[in-house]
Amino acid sequence: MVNTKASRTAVLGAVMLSFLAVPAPASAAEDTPRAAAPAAPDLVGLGTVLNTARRQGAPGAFARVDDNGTVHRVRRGISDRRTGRTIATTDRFRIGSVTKVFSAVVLLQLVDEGRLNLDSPVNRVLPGLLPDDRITVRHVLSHRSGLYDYTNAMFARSVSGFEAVRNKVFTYRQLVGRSLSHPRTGTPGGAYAYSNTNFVVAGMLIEKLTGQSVATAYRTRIIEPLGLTNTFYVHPGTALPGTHTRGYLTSDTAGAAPVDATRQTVSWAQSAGALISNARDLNVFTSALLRGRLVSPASLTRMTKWTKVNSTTAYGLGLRRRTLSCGVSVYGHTGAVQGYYTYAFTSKDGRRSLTAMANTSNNSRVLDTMLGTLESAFCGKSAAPRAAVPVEPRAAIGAGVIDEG
Ligand code: REY
Repeated sequence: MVNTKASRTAVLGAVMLSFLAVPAPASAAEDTPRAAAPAAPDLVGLGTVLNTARRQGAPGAFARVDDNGTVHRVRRGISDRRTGRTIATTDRFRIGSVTKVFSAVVLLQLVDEGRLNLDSPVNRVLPGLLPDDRITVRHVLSHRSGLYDYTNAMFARSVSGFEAVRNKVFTYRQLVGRSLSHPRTGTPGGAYAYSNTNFVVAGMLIEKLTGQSVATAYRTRIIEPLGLTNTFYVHPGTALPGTHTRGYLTSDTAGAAPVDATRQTVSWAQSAGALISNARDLNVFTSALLRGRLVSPASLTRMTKWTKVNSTTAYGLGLRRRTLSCGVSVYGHTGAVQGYYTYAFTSKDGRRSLTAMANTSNNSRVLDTMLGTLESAFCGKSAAPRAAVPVEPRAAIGAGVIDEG
């Protein structure tokens, strides 16, 4: 913020007003349960959003809403450009950074078990890993470590960058090493700066503290207890098990054919983004988390202590909050792995969940359009028509201003 006398006065005024004002309506105070019943999901609106995503280059797209036991499914287009198979809302796909929520949940479970302190330096658990003893587990999980995101350099050119790593197998230490070969972006505990490096460190913490692979930790602690039969951590294999949607990476070169990116090790992401799942499972997962079925109430409070990102978005610990045009806030994560864009969010009470997917990536218009699925699912027909707003700038991904996973 610009530190002028006027701005200081404005801030002080706002603070004082907040004490004097009558209680805010429930819609403004997002932590207060809303008195009114939530608006019904707008299924026509969802279809319109998916049509737009297709016009903008997604071969297919779908949305599934689980609303307190009622399931709504909307789909458009195809899962496979070669066979023309119609996309199905049951299809499995790469969920990218929605994986970060799983990683954070495992670490918060370890906090609940008394095996991890969020304010411990990472180096206390992993001696010598990071060049700064002040970086804590909490800094890592809230993207306030200042560790450079090595994927920015890796995918500066989208297709050649992807092809260079598509079949590679990295160790976690190699990925951290790639980050540390760049200057750090901030001081420990300072500003929010999204970085995959943080969730590579999270994976290392999980493996060190549990003595198991992240695959085993996800399976025994989340996938099996919740019955997520469509969720898999496949690494370094390259295939998605069972019926899945193929993913198409948009080239940086206008007019070039999209690249079928379905098969890859995703070794560049691992605990930051390598899970495979489907819409049903992700809705069960986000709902269970917000309903308190995965971590203790104290740990859910820890996960939902927010760092402001921009006017509509905040980040907790591996969890994002988005506030929609109708004032409703939703909790979850986005994912952007080559060929797949995912939105997986749930309401504060976990009773309504949405997973939406488009089988394209490196296409900021589609990513922005798909944000409209949240509006239709949670604001209903009252959803404001979305102009090309705002997503969090992250210049290194995609062609323009797009949100990150
Ligand atoms: C990786 C690049 C972005 C995606 C990333 N993904 O950090 C994590 C996530 C795991 O889900 C790629 N973009 C694309 C580029 C940009 O290559 N030049 O859009 O397919 O957030």
